[in-house]
Amino acid sequence: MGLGYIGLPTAIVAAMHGIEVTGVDINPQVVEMTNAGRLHIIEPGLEEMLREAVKAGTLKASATPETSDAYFMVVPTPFKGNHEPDVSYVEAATRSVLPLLKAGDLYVIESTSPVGTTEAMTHIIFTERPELKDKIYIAYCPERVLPGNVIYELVHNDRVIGGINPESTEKAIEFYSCFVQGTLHKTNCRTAEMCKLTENSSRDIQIAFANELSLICDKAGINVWELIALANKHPRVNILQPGCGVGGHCIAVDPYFITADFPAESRLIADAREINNYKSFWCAEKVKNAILEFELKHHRKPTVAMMGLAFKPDIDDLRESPAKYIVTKVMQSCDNADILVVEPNVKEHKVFKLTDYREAYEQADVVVFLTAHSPFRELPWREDKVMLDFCNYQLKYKQ
Ligand code: SAJ
Repeated sequence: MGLGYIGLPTAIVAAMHGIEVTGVDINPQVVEMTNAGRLHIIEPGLEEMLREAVKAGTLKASATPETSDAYFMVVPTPFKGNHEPDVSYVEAATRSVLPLLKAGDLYVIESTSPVGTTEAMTHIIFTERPELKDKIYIAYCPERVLPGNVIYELVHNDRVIGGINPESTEKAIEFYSCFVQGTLHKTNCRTAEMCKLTENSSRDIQIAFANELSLICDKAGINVWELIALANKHPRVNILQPGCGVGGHCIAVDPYFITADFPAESRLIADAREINNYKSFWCAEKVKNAILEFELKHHRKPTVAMMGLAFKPDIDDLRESPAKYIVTKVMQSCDNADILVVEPNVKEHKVFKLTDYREAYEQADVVVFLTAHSPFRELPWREDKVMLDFCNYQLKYKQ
């Protein structure tokens, strides 16, 4: 259930291992493209595998679920306005497979979920289908793949699997053993849910430390990337990289699933979220100031190149993207005509008119590097332009 950034690759990898898979998605375009062997996401190497699986007949997409032996909920869990987790897609997907469930089936939630979601869905399933109590297997098994390296990580990463009882855990392990070569670690569903939230909160906190350092270094006149590269020469220090904020649908979202349920206890987790959000605001202010300074000095509006919209390098995913937030903020406060927006991984965008990166770089008086996409690396540092580099685009101080 769900053919997105995780559901689709999982369906493809399972199909490539001989499992007969029906991928279900509510978006008819996704269903149509998948059946035509065309990938609706960017993921290196995956389209060839999709074509092969569709040709072999082991994978097909559909708008409605079909009777199966195992059901996987791989739908989004966003948050509502007040940062409360929204599990309505998980519930909708669960309700749509409810009539199909039969004794002996496996039901797994993969979507990142607040603690207690698997138990809540179990309650729904057994309320609606009481005859299935103790007759089906229910587990939570989060994914851990990194967009851009999905095919390798789906197979090689260790996974944490937590059933509502030991039998469910074993049944889920039996399934994942078909294609996962990493170790499958057994636990209960609440621990597995919290484990996923912990992993992403841990990364958010580490990035917040790097972003905090970047603010300090900016004031202190220190190159933060050089500083971090040097500090990381210590055998027990491993600081991550500052950027223009934290984006994506995971790290910028999942910590709120903890803070919403445990507000008094999760102070560090909440602070990290605030620091990472503040970094994007700070970057937008820096750009606005650079534009004003240019105007004062040259008595004309500058042409500004905003380099990158995606939430991290070399992907096309703009969800929760700090770069997109910064571009929007800057455009709102300046005359749109002078802002050139660049995103080499996206052909067209509904809101932003996109410009080729070389052209924008050439034309711009002020260049703002937001996302360190690989093609940008070829662009030489230009002393004749106002350069704002929020992402170490040349990877000059690579760890
Ligand atoms: N970022 C930094 N500095 C860094 C590393 C990342 O600013 O040193 C920023 C990125 O630019 C991006 C954001 O953090 O805006 C998140 O990027 P990411 O590469 O850290 O992570 P995601 O969101 O692509 O994937 C994460 C991964 N989780 C962890 O590394 C703990 C992945 O393994 C998960 O499967 C994924 O979340 C998920 O689906 O939850």
